[in-house]
Amino acid sequence: MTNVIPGGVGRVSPCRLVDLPEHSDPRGKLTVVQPGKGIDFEIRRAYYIHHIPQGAERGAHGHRRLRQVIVAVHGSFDVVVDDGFTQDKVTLDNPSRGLYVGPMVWRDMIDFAPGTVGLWLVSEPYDETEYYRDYETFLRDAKAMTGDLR
Ligand code: T46
Repeated sequence: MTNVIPGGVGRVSPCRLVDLPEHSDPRGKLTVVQPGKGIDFEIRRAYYIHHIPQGAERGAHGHRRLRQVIVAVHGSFDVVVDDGFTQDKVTLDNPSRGLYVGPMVWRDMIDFAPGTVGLWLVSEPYDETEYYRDYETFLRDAKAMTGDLR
């Protein structure tokens, strides 16, 4: 397992870790989410997941256009990213460090610690037609889009 994206998973728009500005003083820490400060898209929607049952997994989909930054605001979980060619697993456990995931990346969220709260900052309104829910269809389109038709 790694905590970086060494080969650059995401042929269309590479995944990467994003540091959000953190302000620390004796009262605690404050993390800022602001476009232009680690986030290079307009945030048009946010949602968070919580009360995650032990052993639950989420994701199992890809997006055609959507860009997002995923943050473990509390607790931790792993994100498995797969662009149809390369896979990696990233552990999110720092509220001031997010994972950027661009279009044409299949993702699974696994191994949630008890009490985890995960925040998603995303570039598009919710649109189910924009999802890939079938891995074989995702794979076919990912290979065609990047010119690899093997
Ligand atoms: C992701 C993971 C972590 C909405 O009405 N609006 C929304 O913005 C979203 C994200 C969901 N929903 C509804 C649609 C479903 O009835 O909430 C229900 C659960 O959504 P979904 O089945 O898409 O849940 P996941 O875990 O498969 O995926 C969601 C996000 O869609 C996805 O982008 O990364 O949470």
